Amino acid sequence: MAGSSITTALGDLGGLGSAGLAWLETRMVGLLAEGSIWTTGMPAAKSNHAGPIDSDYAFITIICTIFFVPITIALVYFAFRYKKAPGEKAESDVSHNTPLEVTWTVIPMLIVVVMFYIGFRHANMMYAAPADAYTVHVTASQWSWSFLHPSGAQMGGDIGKLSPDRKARETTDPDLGLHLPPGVPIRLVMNSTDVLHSFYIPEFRVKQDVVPGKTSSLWFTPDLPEGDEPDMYWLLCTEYCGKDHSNMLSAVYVHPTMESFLQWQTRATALDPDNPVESGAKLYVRKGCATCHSVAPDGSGPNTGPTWSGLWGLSADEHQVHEGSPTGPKRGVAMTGEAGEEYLRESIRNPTALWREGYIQPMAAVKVDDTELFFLIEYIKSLGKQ
Ligand code: HEC
Ligand SMILES: [Cu+2]
Repeated sequence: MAGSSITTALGDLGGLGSAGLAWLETRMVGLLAEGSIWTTGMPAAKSNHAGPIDSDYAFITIICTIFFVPITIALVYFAFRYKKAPGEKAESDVSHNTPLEVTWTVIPMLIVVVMFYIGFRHANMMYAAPADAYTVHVTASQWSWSFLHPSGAQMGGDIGKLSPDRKARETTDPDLGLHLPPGVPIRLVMNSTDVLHSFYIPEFRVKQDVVPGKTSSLWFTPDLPEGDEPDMYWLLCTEYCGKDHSNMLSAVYVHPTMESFLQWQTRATALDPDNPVESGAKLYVRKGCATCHSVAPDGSGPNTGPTWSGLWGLSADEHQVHEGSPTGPKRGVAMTGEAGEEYLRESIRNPTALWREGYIQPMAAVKVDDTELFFLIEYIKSLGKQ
């Protein structure tokens, strides 16, 4: 708070860019709150990697400052001290001092080797996951995260949104997102279905590019929550990945106990066979369909894919599809009866077989079993033309 009023006051003086102000604010807050300007400006450290990374960062910053200050002072001093008067002839007077030159080469070299060594050691530590780590498969796609657990529980991560004034982040259903058991190393195996994304949890100090066509991984052990509730952290995409990049948020929950985690797992996998439409609605969110398909009658919401509202019941004239690709032969498929059901099944299982007119992006194949497919189709049918 103190920092904010300082920057407000500085802001009134004008002239400084907001990035500069933010930097200054971080230092000021660090000075006032922690008695140190060596704050990294990062949120609280909450994983096994965070401490070592923060100290590496502080070490490098201190070394850089120790060199920067005297060199700059000497530079400015020499510029004035040896300035020639206008018209005076510049002449060279270079001599040679071997001990001096060896010293100023060897000492900085040793420092750089030390910096390299500590960085390399921690980078190695971050990439070699312990063998008993709990592994979650993470899929990134424009513009959401999805998490597949060893239990088969799959959860969409489309939980976070920037508030309308874009100043705060808001969550929706707390069962969505990346839920983690307490006290165990977590390994994430990550793929992208479309473009380059980057997985980032600031409190854990972990960040990893997620590249299409390549599997990347990362691991960490989150700190145990102090209270009885799961600790929540924001998960961000830090690689500009298209229009809604800034909304590619999700939440990470570290459960305080194994029971709490297993309760979540039960909720996450529970589907009610007596209520296929409601189960389908759950799957729509969990499986990440909600990232691209809207279900609102007015068509509001995501529109990367066609809306499901009123889809069931469209005539062959109203529902044109191409075979194979957007340029393949075109035909109409009526969204009623068996033909419609077959089309839905095919377009979910094998998204590139048939292609809805007017859409250029293929749908990413999502793994669904027969029961889930049935629930999803019942849900799509329930949203059909009234
Ligand atoms: C990354 C965005 C994306 C996600 C996630 C996604 N879809 Fe799609 N979907 C599309 C696009 C784009 C199309 C249109 C192109 C096509 O027909 O292949 C489409 C088409 C469809 C169609 C055909 C609709 C029509 O009007 O003909 C169905 C059915 C469908 N998706 C179901 C699903 C289901 C079920 C899920 C979740 C398991 C899902 N989609 C997840 C993007 C997505
Ligand atoms: Cu992204």
